[in-house]
Amino acid sequence: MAELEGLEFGKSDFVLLDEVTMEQFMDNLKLRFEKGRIYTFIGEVVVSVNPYKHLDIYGKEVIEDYRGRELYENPPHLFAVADAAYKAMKRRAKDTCIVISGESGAGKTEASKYIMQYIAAITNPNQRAEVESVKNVLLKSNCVLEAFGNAKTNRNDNSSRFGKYMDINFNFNGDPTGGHINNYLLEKSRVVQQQDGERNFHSFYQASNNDSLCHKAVMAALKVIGFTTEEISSIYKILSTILHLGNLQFTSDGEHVVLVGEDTVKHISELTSTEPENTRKALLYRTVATGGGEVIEKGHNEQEASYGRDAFAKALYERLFAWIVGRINSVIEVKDYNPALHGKNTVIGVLDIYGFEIFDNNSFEQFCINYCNEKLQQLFIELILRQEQDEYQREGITWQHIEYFNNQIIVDLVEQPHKGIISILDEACLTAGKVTDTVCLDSMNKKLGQHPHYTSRKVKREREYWIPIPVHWYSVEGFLDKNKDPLFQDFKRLMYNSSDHVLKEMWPDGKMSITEVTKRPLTAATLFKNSIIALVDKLACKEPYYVRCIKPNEVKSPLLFDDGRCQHQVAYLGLLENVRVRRAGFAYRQPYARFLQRYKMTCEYTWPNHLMSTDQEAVEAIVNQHGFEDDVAYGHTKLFVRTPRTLFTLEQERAALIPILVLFLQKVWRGAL
Ligand code: AOV
Ligand code: MG
Repeated sequence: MAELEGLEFGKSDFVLLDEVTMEQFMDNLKLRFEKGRIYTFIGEVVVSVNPYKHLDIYGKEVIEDYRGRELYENPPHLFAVADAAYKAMKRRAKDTCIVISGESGAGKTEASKYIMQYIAAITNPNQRAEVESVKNVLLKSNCVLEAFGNAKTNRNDNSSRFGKYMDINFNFNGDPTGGHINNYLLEKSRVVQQQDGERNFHSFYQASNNDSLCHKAVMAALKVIGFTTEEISSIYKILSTILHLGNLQFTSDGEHVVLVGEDTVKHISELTSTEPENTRKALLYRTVATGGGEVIEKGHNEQEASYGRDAFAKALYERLFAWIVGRINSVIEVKDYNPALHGKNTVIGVLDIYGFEIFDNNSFEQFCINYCNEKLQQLFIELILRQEQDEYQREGITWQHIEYFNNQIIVDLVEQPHKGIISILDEACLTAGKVTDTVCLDSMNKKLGQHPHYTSRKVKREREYWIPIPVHWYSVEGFLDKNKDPLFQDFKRLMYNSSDHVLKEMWPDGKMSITEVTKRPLTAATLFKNSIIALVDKLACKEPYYVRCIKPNEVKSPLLFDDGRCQHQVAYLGLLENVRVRRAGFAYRQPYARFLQRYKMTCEYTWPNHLMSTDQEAVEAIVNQHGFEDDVAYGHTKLFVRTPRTLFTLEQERAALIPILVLFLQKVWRGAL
C-alpha cells in the first residue's frame, strides 16, 4: 500500500491512480519495477513483474507479516493473495483457486512455488508428522515435474512445457491432507526436435550427468515422494532408451529398409527388457489387418521407419511423464477422509500453465498453448464481472456496467463444434486418403474466410502457410500429423510385453491385438480441448484469486523495463479494464463486525463498545465521524468502500492511536489512573 511503503515507490494499488489511463498505469508499473517493488494490487488481483534477480522478500519474517492479515494491511505481495485464498478456504469453507497467468518467462512457475511455500509455512503449527509428510511430497513434486516437464526455450531457460493444475486438500483445521495434480498436453515433439538455441527436457541432461547437482536433487525428491529403487531405475532406463532411439538410423539395401547399428537395437532391448528380435521387427515392420480379416506384416520404407521411431520416442516420454504424475498422485491422494468425522474437505487449486508464446515459427503446440491462454482470459473476464455483479446484487447495491473486449469470439473461432479450427482439423484427419496440411488450410479458408479474426497468407517458402489468431501466426505445416498423433500398434504391443513391470504398466493399450484396434482415438487437439474445458469448469466453481505476471524485457535483464513489450501485455491481459471495474465498483468490502472490530478505536461513539442496536449503525457512526459518507455504500451484511484512501486514513489513525492506547492501558494496569 502506497502509504505503507512510502510515496516514492508509486501507488501500490492501481485503483489509486489519479486517472485510469495507459500512460499513468505504465508510469506506475515502471516506477515500482525500478524501485524493486515488483508487486502491485488491482484490488485483490496481484500484478507481478519478473525482477530477473533474487529479492529478499520471501523469507520467514515476511511470511509472518502476511499471515492471517488483510490484503490492505501490508504492501502488495503474492503472500497476500495466498493468504486471502487460504483465509477464504479456512474461515468460510470455500474452495478457492489461484490462477497465475502471463506470457512465457513472466514468472508464473516461480510465483506458484512461492505460493505453495507460503501455504506450507503457515499450516500445521503442531508439526504433525502425517501433515508434514504431505507438505513435503507436495513441495518436492515441483522439483520432479520441473526436471521432466521443463526445458530451456528461447523465451525462458526453465520453461514449463506442460500445464499444471494442483489441488491441495485441507482438513477442517486448515492443514493439508493431500492433493491431486492434473497435467495438460506435454510438448512431446521436443523429445525429437528443438528450435535453434533450445534444449530437450532438463531430465536428459541430468541423466547423462552434465547437470549432476540437479540430478542429485531430483533423485532425493523422487525418494522423498516414495518412488522405489525399481521405479527410479525404470525411469532412467526409459530416458536412455529414448537417447538410443535418437542414434538409430535407417538405410535401404535397394529392396528393404535396414537398420544402421544393430548394437543400438541390442541396447534398446536390454533397457526395455524386450526381445531384440521383437524390437527389431517393431522398428522395421508394422502389422496390418487386411479387409478380409487377415493379419499381415508390412515392411516400412525409410521414411515410415524414421517416422515410427520418432513417434515411439515421443510416446515413451509422454507416457513416462503421465506415469510420474499418476505415481505422485497415488502418494498424495486423500485417503480415508470421512466428512462426517473430519468436517468438510476444502481445496485450494493452484494453476501454473504454459504462458502465451509467439516464436518466429509457431506450430501446433503454440496453437494449443495460446488457445488455452485465451480460455483462461475468458474465464478471468467472466469471473471478474460475474463476481462483482453477484456480490452487488446479493448486497443490494447498484452496479455500473463496464465495457470489455470479450475474447469469446476468439475462443469460438478455435473450439466451436463443426465450425471452429479444431473441428476442421479433425475433419481433415478423419478423411480417408491423403489430406495434406495445405488441403486442410484450404478448407479453413473456405469455412472461416469471412471471420473477422481469421486470415491466412502464403509466405515465401512453398508449402508454408499460416493461420492467424489475432496477432499470432501459425505455420500449418505438421498440424495434421501432430493432431492425428499416430503410433504403430506394434510399439505398444512391444512395450506391453516388456518384463519391466513399471514400463509395462505405462502401456495397457498394448494388450489389444491388431484386429481389436478399430476405433479411432480422439485427436490431440480434441483431447486437449476437452481437458481445458474440464479445467475451466473446475476453476469456475471455485472462488478465484489472480496473479497476473508481466515479463519486463526479452533479454532477462533485471534493469530493463521495455515500455512497448510491457504495455502490450498490460493491454492483452485487460488490466486497465480490470482497474476500471474495480474503480467503478467498490474496491474494498468488509463485513460490518470485522470493520467495527478494527476501527472502533477511531470513533468516540464506538470505543470501547458501542451502544447502538446493530453493528451497521455503529459502522455508520465511524464513517460519519470521518466524513466518508460519499465514499461508501451499505450492503446487507457488508460495508463497501469505493477508494482505498478511506481505509488508508482509518489505518493511519489506528496506527497512531495504538501506542497511546497501549500507554493508557499500561497506566490503568499499574494503577496510575
Ligand atoms: P513462466 O513460468 O511464466 O514461463 P518462470 O516462473 O519460469 O516463468 O520465470 C522465468 C525466470 O524468471 C525464472 O527462472 C527466474 O530466473 C526468473 N524469475 C521469475 N520470477 C522471479 C522472482 N519472483 N524472483 C526472482 N526471479 C524470478 V513458461 O513456464 O515459459 O510460460 O512455459
Ligand atoms: Mg512456467
